Amino acid sequence: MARTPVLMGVVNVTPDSFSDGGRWLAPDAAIAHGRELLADGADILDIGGESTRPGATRPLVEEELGRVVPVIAALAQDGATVSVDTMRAEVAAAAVAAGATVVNDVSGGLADPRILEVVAEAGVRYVAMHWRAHADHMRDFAVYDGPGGVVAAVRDELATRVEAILAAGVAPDRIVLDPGLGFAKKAGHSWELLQDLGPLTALGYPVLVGASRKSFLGRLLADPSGTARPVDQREHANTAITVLLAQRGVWGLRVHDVRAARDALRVVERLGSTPAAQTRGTTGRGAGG
Ligand code: PMM
Repeated sequence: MARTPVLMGVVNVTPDSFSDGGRWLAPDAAIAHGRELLADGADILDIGGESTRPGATRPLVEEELGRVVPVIAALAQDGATVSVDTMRAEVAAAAVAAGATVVNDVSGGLADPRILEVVAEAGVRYVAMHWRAHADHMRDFAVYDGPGGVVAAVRDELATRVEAILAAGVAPDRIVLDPGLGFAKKAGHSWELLQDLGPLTALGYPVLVGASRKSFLGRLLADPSGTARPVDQREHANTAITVLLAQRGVWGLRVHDVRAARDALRVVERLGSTPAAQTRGTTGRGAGG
């Protein structure tokens, strides 16, 4: 039985994230939301101040700092394990100073290579996601024509990132890799990656996956006219992914609805820990048992 994955709950302190833009922009609202996610069973709170929705424009660094730092400080003060979702070295440094112990960089160090020095210096955990370009033009990069398609490309490009991360002085046991579902990926690419995480796992680092609310789920669940399922109605599909990936042994899952994911993981744990002998030979018990 695989270890239960870490649940990373998302707190987007942005006006424009596709999944929950604007809902937690005020610091008090973001802090309250973080506390709610902790109560729901989050292991890590991922605080982000830049929307990476396809087509999004970047905030100024001052704007990003102003959004995330007060929220990180308050939640770290509460004793939460806090991650900062940023591509900028300056924001990562301020976040670590405010109490963050994880840097979640969707660019894997490509957007601002100095972020690797910040991470190395601080000794914090570093999530390196597969990324090819900023949100305003990432769609142009969703091409995976080489041998092995998207699965091999993501593995190879992340392996190259790992070399740079190690060269910057980050300890190997601090590194987590993420296939970057939806980032410079068409829906089919995200499904292929989910189907075959093996080559990525074989690089030897823990793997984090963020499928929650993404458009490839909206497309799968489209209505008969082809209209994608709205963002806030994709949770059951994410719960199915949570169960499957828990069984496949991923290290962590980045989710918006922590309660749903935690419930699903409890079921996986309960079933996985039930000795076969206990269930064999039990007859005549109703579903309520
Ligand atoms: N997805 C988003 C933002 N940050 N970080 C990691 N490590 N993995 C992801 O898949 C990921 C991420 C975009 O989703 P959001 O707008 O709902 O936060």
